[in-house]
Amino acid sequence: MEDGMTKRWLGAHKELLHAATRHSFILSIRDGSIDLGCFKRWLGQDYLFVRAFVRFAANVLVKLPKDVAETDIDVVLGGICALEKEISWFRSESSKWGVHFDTLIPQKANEDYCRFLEELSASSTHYAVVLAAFWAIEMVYNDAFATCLETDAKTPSELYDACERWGNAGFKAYCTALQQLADKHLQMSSIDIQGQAEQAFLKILSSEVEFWNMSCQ
Ligand code: HMH
Repeated sequence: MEDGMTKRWLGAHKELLHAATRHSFILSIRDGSIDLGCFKRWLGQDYLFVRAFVRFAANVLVKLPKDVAETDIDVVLGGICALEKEISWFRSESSKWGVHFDTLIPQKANEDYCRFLEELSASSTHYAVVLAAFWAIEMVYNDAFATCLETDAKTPSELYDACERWGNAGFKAYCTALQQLADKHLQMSSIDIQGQAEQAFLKILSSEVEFWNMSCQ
């Protein structure tokens, strides 16, 4: 198969991709040096993020034109279903770590990222752009957390479950399905839409960097 557009973006923006997927937050999980206060901060903020991400994912589904393949709908629907389990996981982690979600205040980087997701949800945003964004958001977590599962990683056992959640092979397959879906619809889109999708991809990578930065402070 010919290389899709997303693969070209990954090659063209290697540094930013690296910053998002090999951030010091992730590297510190991988080498076991992480400050658990940072992890707890990330956990609470990510719960808030995922709540916003559910709305975004639902909007992606609504944006899909009626004539797309049933299997295309199923990929997005599968992602939404997975988010329901993810939210339950966050709640069980909240009691494990003593992080109280009901009193959490979103930090600036989180608010900015969630605002961007809302902007993408505007009716003027083309569905190929949000499909690419959906893929990028999931791909960063998969790529980042998968490194913490490598055989030479010294990931602390109490953090292994979190890394496994996004780093496992099933999640990787889901990311690949999203990528293929995005590529298929980008290929049928105008140059203008393709450009908007690449901009959204870049904004997601930089938002992910800011999100990790926020968790380390
Ligand atoms: C900030 N990006 C952030 N949180 C997540 N949970 C994901 C991506 C993947 O679902």
